Amino acid sequence: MSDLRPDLRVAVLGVGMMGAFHADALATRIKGAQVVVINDFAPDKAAEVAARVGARVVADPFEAIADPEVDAVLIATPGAAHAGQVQACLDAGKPVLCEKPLTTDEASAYALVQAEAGLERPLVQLGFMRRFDAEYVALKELITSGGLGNPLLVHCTHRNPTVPEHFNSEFMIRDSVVHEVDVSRFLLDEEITSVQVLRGVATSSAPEGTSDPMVVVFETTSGRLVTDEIYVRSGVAYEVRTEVVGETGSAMIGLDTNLVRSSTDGRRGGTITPGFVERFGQAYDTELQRWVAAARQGTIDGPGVWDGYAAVAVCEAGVQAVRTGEKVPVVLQPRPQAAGSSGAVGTPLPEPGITAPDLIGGDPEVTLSTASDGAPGGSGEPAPGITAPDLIGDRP
Ligand code: ISE
Repeated sequence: MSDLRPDLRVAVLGVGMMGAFHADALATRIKGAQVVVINDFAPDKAAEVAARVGARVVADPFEAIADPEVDAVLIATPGAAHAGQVQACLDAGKPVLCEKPLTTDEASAYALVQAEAGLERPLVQLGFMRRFDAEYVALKELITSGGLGNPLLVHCTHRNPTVPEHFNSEFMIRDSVVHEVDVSRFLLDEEITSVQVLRGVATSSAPEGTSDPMVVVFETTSGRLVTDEIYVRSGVAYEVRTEVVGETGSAMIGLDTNLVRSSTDGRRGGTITPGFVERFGQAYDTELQRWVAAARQGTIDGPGVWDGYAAVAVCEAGVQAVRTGEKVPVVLQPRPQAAGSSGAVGTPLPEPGITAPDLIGGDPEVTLSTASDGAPGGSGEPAPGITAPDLIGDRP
């Protein structure tokens, strides 16, 4: 650890719900970082969060990125601002953790893939936090170890209790289904090649013209099928389940019953977590702790720019599928060699070593590893010496 820089000085761009959550995490729960700059298009909100985390406000996002006191950038601004802001981070040579989407169209997302490929090391990490959730890590480990035999099918359920009015069918693909896009690529370690969207009867609380729920079907390179029920106005709670069916068994995560209580009225049951920040709170913090540790070494440790681009491409095909009712192919541009993959630069990194039981056992000093080179399945290089924060306790 002696070669690590002092605390990573972070600028947080965009302090809506996620940005403020990350800024608070950096200031309180995450080791090795301090928030030095806050930027938001709403000056009051920026000032409020900055005061809380002990940072200064910089009104212009590009000035915030270029600020000499900023080592790394966390982007939680609206998606339309991401392309320019991520490119500015690449230009400045600063590691960036960008909330999804990478950008709002395929061409600008691919331009970032190409821009990063010319650099000495990867700098762009995407905020696909489910890859840091202990249950997803366990499922991935089970598949990778051959515990299910050849994985044949993935069934996903993604229900939100409620969403704002602007969540129409297309937005549901871009903002919600995007998680199952990444999870499918992560678990199956291959690309998605087509998307189909089935629009059935809508809940009466859906606005006119919005199909909620929908069933999305992905095909992958090898012909595997993934189904995703997306239902964002269930009125119940946050329900995200994933089941993988293999040749020698199946496994499911996301039962999320929490405390199971038996009561005098003869009922037994648990309590579903109300929302995604609560359900994935620990995953967000693990993601952030890992990113901070890697960024202190000038790089990233998690899903990268290629994962961001692939997700944009699949979601754009999904939007076409919503519009046309057709099965829409996903055609990815050629994948350039990842930044720094020549081996000329960078530290040799340890072999992946984390297992799900390690995570669940909550050993806070265990060395973690997942993707960092943008491989869908997370076979990339872990950053060395990164330790997990308290993995189970401390949900926000
Ligand atoms: C939201 O943006 C998220 O990222 C949540 O994880 C997802 O459940 C929700 O549907 C999205 O709108």
